Amino acid sequence: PESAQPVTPVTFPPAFLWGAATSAYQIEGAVREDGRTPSIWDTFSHTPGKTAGGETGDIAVDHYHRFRDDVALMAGLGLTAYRFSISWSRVQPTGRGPAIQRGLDFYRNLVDELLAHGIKPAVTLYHWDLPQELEDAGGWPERDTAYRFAEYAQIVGEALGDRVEQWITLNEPWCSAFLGYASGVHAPGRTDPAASLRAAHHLNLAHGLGASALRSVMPARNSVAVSLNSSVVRAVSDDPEDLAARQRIDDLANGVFHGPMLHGAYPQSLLTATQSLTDWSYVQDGDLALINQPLDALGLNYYTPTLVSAAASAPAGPRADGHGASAYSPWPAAEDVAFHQTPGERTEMGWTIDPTGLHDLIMRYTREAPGLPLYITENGAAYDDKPDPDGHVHDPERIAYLHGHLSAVRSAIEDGADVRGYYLWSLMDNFEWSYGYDKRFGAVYVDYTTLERTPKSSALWYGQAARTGALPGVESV
Ligand code: GBH
Repeated sequence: PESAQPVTPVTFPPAFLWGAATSAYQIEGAVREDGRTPSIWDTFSHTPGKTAGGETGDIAVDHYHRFRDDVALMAGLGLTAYRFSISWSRVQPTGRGPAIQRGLDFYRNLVDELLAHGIKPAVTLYHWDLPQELEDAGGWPERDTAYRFAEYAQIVGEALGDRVEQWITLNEPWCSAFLGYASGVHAPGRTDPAASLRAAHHLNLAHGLGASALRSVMPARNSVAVSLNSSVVRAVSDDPEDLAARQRIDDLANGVFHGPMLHGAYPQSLLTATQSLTDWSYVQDGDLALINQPLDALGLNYYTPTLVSAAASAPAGPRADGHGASAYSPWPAAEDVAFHQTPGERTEMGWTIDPTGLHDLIMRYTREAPGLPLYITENGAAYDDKPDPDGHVHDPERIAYLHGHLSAVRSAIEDGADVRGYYLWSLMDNFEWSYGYDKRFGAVYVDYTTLERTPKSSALWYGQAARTGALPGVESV
């Protein structure tokens, strides 16, 4: 007799890491404590008009003082990994010279707390918070900033390399270069497309120099990676003009970083397309070899795909690339490209929910970098979460988002991809950059008056996935 077949559970490899991610400026607060000096995000958020409601990371979610509780919370949920970033100006206040011991001690205590709870730390050295003094000296468009980053990487590698195995040099250099120096919606808020391309090269150089600095001071078993917000760029049609627009944006979103990092060269099509803005003469002999360090893993951050066409074939209208607030484009030399909203349901950010994009992204980098282990170092969604009268926070939309995207990861693994872990963005609600505290990405709810933490139903759902290695049904919590 036929018994009803159970639905095949979506299971993951036993060693798969189930993590959550945060970044320093978004959670720590304590911006003037223990010798920390301002970063470009302190300056930017304190500049009127730059963030929603003038909000800043001054207090954020006070993680600096509450990290032991936050680690206990993660452990209680069942997470096995945690990705966080280090505030450069907490460790090296001027961005140069000797380190502050108290700054390093904070991160050492955090790491020890994680290890004591069986949670694997992954350290990101740079999540957008350049020491202000280095911006005053020219910031990422200046070559010296890359050397300063290498020095900082060495300091942190020496301090934590004996206990942290997983290292990420930069988080999303695209955002640093193009939102920071071209569209200006991120710190330092500059709107100079030529400078943004110089910034991209010096971020690449910083990655290469930083990776070798880390390796020179750390045990060889440690893993060095970078986290790219590599876009899944799709064209509205197969017309040659639309495909050319797609290639242009793929170069500016992806090739500008993975070209030198993975293949040791900038795409020729990028160099040609940007020649009215720059001659790339700041790419010095030997730079590409320095940037093309063999990596131990690649981190991919994914939220939504990008849909483009040639501008000629697009109806006139507002930009649909999520940066409508700025009159300046984050895409240098791409005036002839139009951006479209991908059809479908959207999150609170206005970003279309499309797990097929995550599958495509993973398969693309499986081809681009054969044999390189991949991690999803960020994925998640903002919703307008509110506690019920009984204090519970129900977020079925986030559970559906996570279920869809983790299923896409699983199917990519079935298709041959080597994905070793997933970090939900974000562990808890936090400072969402120019959107302030209005956009809640957390699996854990934060009451911004009391700073009390309450796991949302998605946190319980995700914790169950972490503990069992399989995705629970979307209705199971
Ligand atoms: C990440 O940035 C950050 O690492 C993290 O700090 C942040 O809190 C989180 O995501 C949520 O925003 O650029 O309009 O074409 C993600 C930034 C968002 C940039 C999606 C690229 C694609 C649409 N990315 N965006 S668009």
